[in-house]
Amino acid sequence: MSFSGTERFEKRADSGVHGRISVLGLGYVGLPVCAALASRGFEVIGVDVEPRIVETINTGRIHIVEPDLDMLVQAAVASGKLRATLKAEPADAFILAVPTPFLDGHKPDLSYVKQATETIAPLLKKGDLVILESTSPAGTTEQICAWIGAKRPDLLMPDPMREKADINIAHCPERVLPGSVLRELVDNDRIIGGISPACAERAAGLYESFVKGEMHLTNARTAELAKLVENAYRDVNIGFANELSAVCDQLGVNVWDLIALANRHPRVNILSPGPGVGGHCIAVDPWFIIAAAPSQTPIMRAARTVNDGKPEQVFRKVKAAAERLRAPVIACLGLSYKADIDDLRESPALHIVERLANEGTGQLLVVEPNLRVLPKSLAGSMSVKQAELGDALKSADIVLLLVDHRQFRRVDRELLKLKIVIDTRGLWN
Ligand code: SAJ
Repeated sequence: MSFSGTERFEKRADSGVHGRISVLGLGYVGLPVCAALASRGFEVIGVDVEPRIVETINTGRIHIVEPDLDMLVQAAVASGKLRATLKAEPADAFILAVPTPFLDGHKPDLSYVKQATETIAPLLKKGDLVILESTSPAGTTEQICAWIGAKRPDLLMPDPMREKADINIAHCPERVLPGSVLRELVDNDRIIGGISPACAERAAGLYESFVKGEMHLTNARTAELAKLVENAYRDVNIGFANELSAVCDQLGVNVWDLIALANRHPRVNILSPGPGVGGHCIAVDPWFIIAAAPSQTPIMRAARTVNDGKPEQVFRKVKAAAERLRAPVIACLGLSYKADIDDLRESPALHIVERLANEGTGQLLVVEPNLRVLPKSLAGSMSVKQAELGDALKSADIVLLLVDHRQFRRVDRELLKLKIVIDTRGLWN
């Protein structure tokens, strides 16, 4: 393989890794990876810093909402192939799936990656494989090499210019879509970026145990940037759709009809406007590129500004509608950052409901089928109550659809007839 280029990995009968695999970080990425590896017969040790998560998994249950993951984890734990622990243990391969958020000023925060790297450094032995799955700024995998090298001068670190090394280190960015994680984990192509070609080969050898998609080998930096670019591309496309929704509001055009028509062109594919862009990926990752090349990224920055500004626009629309009523009751449908999951990270829906509560914009009846209780930021507010869908629709003057959960698709349109409806997702268009 030319190491500045890319190469398709030819699958082998035998995956180059045997024995024990340790996955650090048991969240939306790490836990499904544990389950997939355990289902392939590996002995998997999942490590997390949160005792509640470790206990939950060890009883065969899961702490997140993700279709079918509960069954897979239950089977893996029952078969003895998966166990969770607070303290890392020696293994033959280590997969880091820890958060990579940003700090104030949108600078990447690599502290979790550093902490995980320093946790495993003393446990490494010759022949081990270290894989970074967390979405990371360009240069992070090289940084991992440097961190391990500083702690373990006895180990020969991999180097692109050298064949020999005591351990292999690669970046294999996760690309799974929350809500479809198990299918995408198996079916999606993978990009595997090695510090050296041998590192990429080793890592691909592990993933071939459960990945049906193609594996594309490259260097670590290209793999890091490719992952960021995928999410930045989506952010820019959603930003365009959100900008169109503001244009349409001004010109009195239905944005959903407009986009559907424009998308009939064979080379146009505009995404959907919404209440803003949430989640831990698309709202975060473009900043890792912008921070690295600030003057080269005006389009990515503009998309971030448009998408971050959308929740405030929705808030103002609801406020204006509420001000026309005496004691408005507002049904707020959905809190998570997108449909059919329980994830509240960077959720525009949550942000909008918090804003309405803080401004005292009427009585808020919040319907979120994926949460048993309201998040802390809302639970203490006198004007906010959790409600069932039917009750909320019956009592509401304003129906604010924030998330296109499947439960909301089936709503009887008759119930909406005499209400002010603000549908931020175009679900009822
Ligand atoms: N959204 C819109 N309009 C759209 C599509 C999405 O407003 O047309 C909003 C969603 O409601 C949500 C946000 O954007 O608030 C992000 O949702 P998403 O479904 O686009 O993406 P994520 O964040 O759930 O997952 C993304 C995926 N990346 C791409 O599709 C390029 C996934 O494949 C990645 O693995 C994931 O980021 C990640 O972990 O990086």
